[in-house]
Amino acid sequence: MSKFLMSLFMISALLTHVVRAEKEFMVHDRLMDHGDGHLMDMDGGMVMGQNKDILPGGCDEIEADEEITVHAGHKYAEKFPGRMFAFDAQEYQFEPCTRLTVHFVNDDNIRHQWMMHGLPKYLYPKGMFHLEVTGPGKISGTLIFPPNDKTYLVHCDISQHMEKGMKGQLKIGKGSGDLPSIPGVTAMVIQDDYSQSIPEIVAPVDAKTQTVQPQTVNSGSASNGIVIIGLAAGLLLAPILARKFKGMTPVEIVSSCIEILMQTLGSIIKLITELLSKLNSKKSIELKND
Ligand SMILES: [Cu+2]
Repeated sequence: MSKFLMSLFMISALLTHVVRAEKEFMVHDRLMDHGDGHLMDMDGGMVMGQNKDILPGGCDEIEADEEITVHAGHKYAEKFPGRMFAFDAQEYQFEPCTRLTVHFVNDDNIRHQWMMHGLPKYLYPKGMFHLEVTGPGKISGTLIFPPNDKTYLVHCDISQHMEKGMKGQLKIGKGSGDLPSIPGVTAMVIQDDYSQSIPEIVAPVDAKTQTVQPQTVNSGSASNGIVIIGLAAGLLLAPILARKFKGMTPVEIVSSCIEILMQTLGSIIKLITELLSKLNSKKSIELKND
């Protein structure tokens, strides 16, 4: 009986997995409105910072009505070596005071976002406009851009998705420069190097060129150096010590060595104490001058 139940459980688990893997494309168009431009459903669809009709300060009217479709997915990263996720476009440009409707399509079986940062906080909570879909699906949201020339970051904020390539920039008017590490647009802050074979050990990266410096394996070099210094010191000291210990018994040699050692230690401690007292007196003078 228990075996039968176990097989039944396994079959149902397998079926659930197959159903999950083939999750159908979902259009998230029946969202609950929570106010302040925040809309969501219980199937992983979310819009934050939606603004269809309030003009940002400095805009006399809506200059243009635009619509774009943004795709997000693993397959769009294939053309960017080392990247894992990407949007289908990495750069967008619109005129100031444009009203933009974004249709965001997630082509993957995981959660993705199209999140825009740096908008005026009096109009957009936390300065953000945010579209999100979990699993394959589509969601739409609208916002109105401020009047200033500015470059905005758009990215997916799911852990490591931006670092793995899901990042773009949106310029209003002429923009305000370029952002780093936009796949295919601007240079990566940390550039992967595929031009040479894998180094034998983890090699340092040149700060200026961001390239890996080839390095040979040489792990024992430090200890080898210490051995050589020890040998040289031994060779130099041997004749002096031989003269000093001439005619002594082994016990006398040992006690003599201990005596030398104690004298050396005493001198070192004395030297350190003197140095410390000098430093302390210097400090107190400096404090007085302040
Ligand atoms: Cu993502």
